[in-house]
Amino acid sequence: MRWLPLVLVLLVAAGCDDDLNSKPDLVVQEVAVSNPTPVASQTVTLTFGITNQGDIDAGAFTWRLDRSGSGTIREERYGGVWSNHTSDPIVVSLNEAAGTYTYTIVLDALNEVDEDDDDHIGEANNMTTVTITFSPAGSG
Ligand SMILES: [Ca+2]
Ligand SMILES: [Ca+2]
Repeated sequence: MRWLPLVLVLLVAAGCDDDLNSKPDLVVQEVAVSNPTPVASQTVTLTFGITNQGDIDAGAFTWRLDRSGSGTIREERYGGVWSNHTSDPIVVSLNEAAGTYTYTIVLDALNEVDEDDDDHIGEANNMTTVTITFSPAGSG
């Protein structure tokens, strides 16, 4: 078994591989609003995907949607995202009184996924905001 020390050296070397993406890294992608200029009480759908741009699969986590002035309006469990994959589209229906609202999508809201943290980018890129103005009904 003279080759055993060599194998151990190779295993140790592989374990030291500290690539930029050697952890999961969740980001919001493909954000779409069905109607960017709705009137009050008109239903608008907000669609987005969750991409794991890291090289390691991400396990289950919680995402949430916050609305300016109202706190969290939706919170859901997500089962996980494979490395270098994007989830199926997630669709949220919004139906508001007249006004301008800023919505913030927050991935891994409970920080259960340890993400690529070089320069803290992996944890800092988990939020995306979308602003939608609902005009008073009857206007326009
Ligand atoms: Ca991330
Ligand atoms: Ca995280």
